[in-house]
Amino acid sequence: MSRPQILMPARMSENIERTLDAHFTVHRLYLRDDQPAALAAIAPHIGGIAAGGAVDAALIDALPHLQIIANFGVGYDKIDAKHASAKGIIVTNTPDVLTEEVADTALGLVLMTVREFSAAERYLRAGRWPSGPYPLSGATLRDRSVGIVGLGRIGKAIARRLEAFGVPVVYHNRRPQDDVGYRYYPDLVEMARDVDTIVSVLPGGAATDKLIGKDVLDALGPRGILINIGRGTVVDEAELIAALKERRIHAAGLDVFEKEPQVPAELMALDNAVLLPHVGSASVHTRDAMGQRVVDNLLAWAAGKPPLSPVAETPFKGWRPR
Ligand code: 8YV
Repeated sequence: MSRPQILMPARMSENIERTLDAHFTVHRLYLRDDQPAALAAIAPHIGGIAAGGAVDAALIDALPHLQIIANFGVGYDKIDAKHASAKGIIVTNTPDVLTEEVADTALGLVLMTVREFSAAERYLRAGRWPSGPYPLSGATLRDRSVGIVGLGRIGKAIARRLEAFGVPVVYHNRRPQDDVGYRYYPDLVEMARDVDTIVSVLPGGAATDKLIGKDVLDALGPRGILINIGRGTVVDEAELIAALKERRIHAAGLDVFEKEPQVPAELMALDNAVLLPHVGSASVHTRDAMGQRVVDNLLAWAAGKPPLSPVAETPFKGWRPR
């Protein structure tokens, strides 16, 4: 029996590529200089996509027998899932396997930002310690309360960690969650007024675009700290830079940005911003587990079985006929 054929539009990790090669005929579009011609030639044979980057409507439409788009990552804002859904194509993502890692990173970023650990390390490395101790941090976690924006699986793992740190937690979501006892705020600005620290875990996409803007930052106030571990597009970056510059909020800790991997020079120049290059899930352990989830979703498809983790927009009701 011939192997199922999949398209790989963007490079993926060596491990995933090797595992996929063991089961599928993999067409690596990213290696081709003549992409439109190469795509046209293989298009009729492609049933699945292993997606390490964007998959737009044009690419979906170019593949007449496409049945599955297996996304590497829990967030799938770069995949046109709505368009896939309209055509009966299943999109899968990689939830669960990265939850604890991303929550660990979030707590690291909270501590780095609140206690200025990266600035303190720069101070030591610059040889400044012998001339005097690093100044006391203006902020502490000891008197803070955190509002989580987006209390899903990762948000709850962050909340559990904050509880263990003795920090009160509340949250804002589109809908209240039944399985938690934290106070729910239907209104984000109202929550921002009541807490001094916001941790955003929201996925990107049109529904969350620039949700955290001037109104939220002003409500957070001069003690305010914003942590973003979800997607950069959720925050109005220009407003955030202005608020940080004018000290209308105290600090920000960001793992994600509006136009990654570009980070505005203005943001890089600010000493009250802690900036990480989107490393939330970026350990070998967790990225391997995410890769395995991509492979397992594609293997389920190849065997005619239900996918492990279809996204909300494309619930599995059987495979689209080829
Ligand atoms: C990855 C992520 O960095 O899973 C996600 O949504 O943001 C990260 O784990 C990304 O998906 C792949 O580079």
